[in-house]
Amino acid sequence: MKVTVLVGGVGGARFLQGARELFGVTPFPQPFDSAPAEAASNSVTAIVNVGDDAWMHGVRICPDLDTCMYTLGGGIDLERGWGHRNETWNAKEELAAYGADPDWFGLGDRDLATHLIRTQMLDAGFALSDVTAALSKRWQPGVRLLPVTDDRHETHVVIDNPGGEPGEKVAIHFQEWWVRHRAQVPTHGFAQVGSDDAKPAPGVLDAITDADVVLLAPSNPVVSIGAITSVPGIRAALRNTAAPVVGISPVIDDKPLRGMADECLSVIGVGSSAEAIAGHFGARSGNGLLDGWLIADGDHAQVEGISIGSAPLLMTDPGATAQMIRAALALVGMEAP
Ligand code: FO1
Repeated sequence: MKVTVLVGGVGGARFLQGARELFGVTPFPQPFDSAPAEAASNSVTAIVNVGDDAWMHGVRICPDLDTCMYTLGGGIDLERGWGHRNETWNAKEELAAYGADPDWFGLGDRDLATHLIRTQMLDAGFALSDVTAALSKRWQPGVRLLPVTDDRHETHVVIDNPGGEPGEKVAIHFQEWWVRHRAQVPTHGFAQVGSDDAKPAPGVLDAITDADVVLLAPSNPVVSIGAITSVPGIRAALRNTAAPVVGISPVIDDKPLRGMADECLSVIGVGSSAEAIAGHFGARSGNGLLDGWLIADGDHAQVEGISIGSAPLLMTDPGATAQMIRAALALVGMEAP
């Protein structure tokens, strides 16, 4: 079975652990490999959000790609949900001692090595998808990690200018909004900033078109799933693929577990209930994206054209997540192998 998953950061990485467990995939043959891995009967391809990506201190940081890579490769700090475990912060402290901006972003020493390798490869002309494949050779995530685009497609946030005139607005990078301000500033909208014609990275459209099933992980519907589907061509591929498209609700009891999906949804005028989010994504039989929508036991959702079911949605361990995915497949009449 060929499974394609759209994912963001922490929630998406946990979801991929369950997908890897359920489909028992072997490390994907990476372009840099000489001997391809043995043919796997199942494959999982993750299409990963790049809206969080940022240049900081001269290096390119790709939080959602790194969170997926570290989580699946066993290097993640489980407490934070991002960055390396056993991390130290000497470079961060030294940068702060020089008064280098930004001083509010946690750049770990071990994490810095990833960004240095990535920046060197980008400077040498490699595409982000090539860089990701090269980094994955070390981490062996077991699923193929594809950036949704190799082009710059950053999420920027329009807020009231802190310290500006009343009503004066300014656009800041998502990371500043999320990490420095914790989304606690009056926020007016999101915009994808970068190349005017961001294109899906190599393999992305095929991963959607050739899939047996496409899953939307329980990631932030706005700044993760929304940022992915804002890349030209992605929505059309999702609406036209022969594969059923099934989303997993990112809320339990109509509230996000962690992260700030509710803040993001309210900015675009969408409620935080499982039903409101399903309505926001819409039914593929209409002009939306979903055939199925798995919600948490106890939540309610009814949306014309979307097959809706419930299951426990707490991703306590890969086995529990695997069960969630089985329930999602069942919504569209599929069984995991
Ligand atoms: N999130 C934070 O809340 N504080 C940080 O200092 C921080 C640093 C950081 C460094 C590298 C990285 O890959 C991720 C990092 N994150 C941090 C998470 C990042 O903001 C993610 O984009 C969000 O967690 C959403 O996925």
